[in-house]
This record gives sequence, C-alpha cells and structure tokens, in this order.
Amino acid sequence: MSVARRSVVGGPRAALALGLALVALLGLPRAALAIDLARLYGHVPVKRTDGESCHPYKPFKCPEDDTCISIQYLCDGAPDCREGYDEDPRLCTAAKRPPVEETASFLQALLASHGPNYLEKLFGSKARDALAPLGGVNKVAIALSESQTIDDFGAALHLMRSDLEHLRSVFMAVENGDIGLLKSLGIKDSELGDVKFFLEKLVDTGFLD
Ligand SMILES: [Ca+2]
Repeated sequence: MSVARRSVVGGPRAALALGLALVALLGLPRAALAIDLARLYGHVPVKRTDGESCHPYKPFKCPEDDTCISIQYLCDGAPDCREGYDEDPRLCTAAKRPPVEETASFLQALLASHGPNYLEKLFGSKARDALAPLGGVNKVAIALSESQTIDDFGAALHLMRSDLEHLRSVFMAVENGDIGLLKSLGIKDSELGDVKFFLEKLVDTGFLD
C-alpha cells in the first residue's frame, strides 16, 4: 500500500505541477492548495533546522531527530523517522487502543468498587494491593495499551505462566460471547457492559493473535 504511494510517477516535481494545474483548473481556495500540496509532498520528510516547532502540515516530530512528518505517515508500514520510530510496534498498537488514562481510570474504578485485591481475578496473584507488585495501575494500563499481544503483556509485567493462561481464558471467553465467566469473577451486572467493551477492544486490536 505504502509502496505504491511512495513511487508516485514523476516524483515531487511532477506532483507539484499536477497539484498547481489542478488548483488552476478547479479554482480552489488557498487553504485547499496548501492542503493539497502538503499531501502530495507528504512522503518527503521535512528536516527542521531552526529549532522551531513542526509545520502544521507535518505535526508529528520524530523523537530521535528533527524530522517532522504528516500524521498520515504514522503507522503506515513504511519508516519515515530515523530509527523508524513512526512504525514502532508499541506506538502503533497504542494508537489503536483506548487512551492509557482511560484504561487507568477504568482499572481504578474496578478497584474502588471491589477492593485493592480485586484485579487478582483478572491478572493473577501479582495483581494484589492495587497492582503494586506489577508496578501500579498506570504501569499496567501502559502495558495494556502498548503490548501487541497477551504474550507481550505477560512479558512486560513478568506475569507467571499460570496467571497469563488464566487471563487468556478470560479474554477467550469474552471473544466467544461467554459473559458467564465474567459474572463468576464477581463483576457486577452494572459493570459487565464496560468490562466486556474494554476486553473486546483489546481482542479487536490483536491482543489474542
Ligand atoms: Ca511511516
């Protein structure tokens, strides 16, 4: 997909000429011209040299260098930043997941409702004391956001194999539409919808692959 995009026939010069011709033909306003050209040139990263912030057309700044790229080139399968940061699997996985702060609030709400050891039912014995042995709620939320698969999640938090397999069985039950297992874990009827939605969102973004 991105390979085709990157082999624009005639290169940037021809693309510019085409863009100008189209603008002249259609009489597009200035703003449209700017957006058009930005998109045509989007595959050429801009190197910043003046220390100023990125141009609005290319708002994403690569962390390891001064290159700015268009949002469209994040996680598109082709590296644009030096070191390929824009294709970092953790970044690209997190982009598909609920925001970390949302996940953290969700876990906090379950702990507030059921007590500090409640999440042992999901994540196993290391999830007692409000997830302290796992590094705390935020660390677990970040791992849920960035881990491409449940095995990556287990590795990130050093979960025991048996705990990981239990968690996998919970996810698989949800994937198969079996909410009986969630109920058996003590999740309240009023929470079932949210818990199911949360787990499904992870499954939908490759957590069980
Ligand atoms: Ca890219």
